[in-house]
Amino acid sequence: MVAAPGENLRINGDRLWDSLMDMAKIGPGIAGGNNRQTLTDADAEGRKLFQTWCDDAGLTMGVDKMGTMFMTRAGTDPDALPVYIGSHLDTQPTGGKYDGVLGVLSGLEVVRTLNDLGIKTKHPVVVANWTNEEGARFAPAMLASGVFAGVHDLDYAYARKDPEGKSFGDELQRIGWVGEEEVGARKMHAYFEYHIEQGPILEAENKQIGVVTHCQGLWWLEFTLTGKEAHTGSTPMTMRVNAGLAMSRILEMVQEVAMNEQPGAVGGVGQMFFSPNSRNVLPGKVVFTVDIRTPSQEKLDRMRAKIEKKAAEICDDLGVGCSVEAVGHFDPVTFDPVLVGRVREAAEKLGYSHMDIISGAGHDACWAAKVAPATMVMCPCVGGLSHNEAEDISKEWASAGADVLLYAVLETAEIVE
Ligand code: HGY
Ligand code: MN
Ligand code: MN
Repeated sequence: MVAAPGENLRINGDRLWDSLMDMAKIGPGIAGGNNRQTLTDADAEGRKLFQTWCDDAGLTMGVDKMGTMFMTRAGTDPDALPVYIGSHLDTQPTGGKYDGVLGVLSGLEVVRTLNDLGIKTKHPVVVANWTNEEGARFAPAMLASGVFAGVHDLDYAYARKDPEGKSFGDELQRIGWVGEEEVGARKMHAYFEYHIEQGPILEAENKQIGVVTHCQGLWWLEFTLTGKEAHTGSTPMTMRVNAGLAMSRILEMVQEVAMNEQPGAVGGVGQMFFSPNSRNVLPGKVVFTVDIRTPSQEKLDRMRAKIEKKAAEICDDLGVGCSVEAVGHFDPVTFDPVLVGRVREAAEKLGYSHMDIISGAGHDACWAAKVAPATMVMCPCVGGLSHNEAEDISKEWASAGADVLLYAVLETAEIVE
């Protein structure tokens, strides 16, 4: 383990916390969190603030055609591939102040600390803000990192539409963040992502650091059910082609499929649309996305097959049309054992309690892992709550994870005496 000049190396926790609170002022929610959805004016404002801070820290900015921001601190070896520290500044519509933001601003804090101490590294260090990690406005999640990893092509990404029918490409153009760089042209020596756990395990186990070994895989299955619009009052029950009823039976079935795969599987629905969405009209069309996840590849595929088969049977039974499109997917991820080891060693060296953990949420690191050695660091969050404006962490938790990030990044970027 490298000990930087002047032992007891730590990030500046106050400065990190202040940056988090300043960023949280942009795109405020209605209950103390944030609504800084991707490619909105609020996102543009947050990008500008991050760019200003990076300018102040002497970083040079590169932006790719998906709008992802890459902020570089030079290394001593111009031929050495950079060590990346990434996450995202976009939030859910009712998001918290820390999901994604902690990782980007902790990356900046690592750079600020290196600057403070005049530490040189062989490899450059790059702090990345990935566009549209959340997938709330434009599905799928982790869209920009997915294009970077070659999972999606640029045209597919640009054509993604939000619920108002606006396209990703048009919105990226509108906020003025279409970069010059080809997406994925950059090569990485290693990728680190620091993130709140977004689940209850670390807090329940009273651990300061999550050493993330894996991330569970995911399917987002978008169902479009076709019923018959009809009067909710005068249409006899036997005459109804009720897409809303079919949806409710499918939701119940998804719950059952996930519960039958315990432990270690989840399934549910967060978004649905009724058309025409009028109180006294049976829906002609119902669109909703089933989100299923598990660390087991076999379970993931089995759950998807079961859900699609049973949904078709439910719809047949009710005479409702049923089509399904996979609008998001990644297989379970195993992070790089060497980098995972560095995170664990850093926690031990710093004296922080830690445990191995599998990430329940998806992250840009999942796609980065396809093109470079990648891993994550996690800190607890209060009550395991996230994707909720009440999302909360302590300043101590935030700093401890950033210290671990600093040590693991230094070990990988190699200090030059
Ligand atoms: O859906 C996820 O896991 C992430 O928050 N985009
Ligand atoms: Mn996130
Ligand atoms: Mn999120």
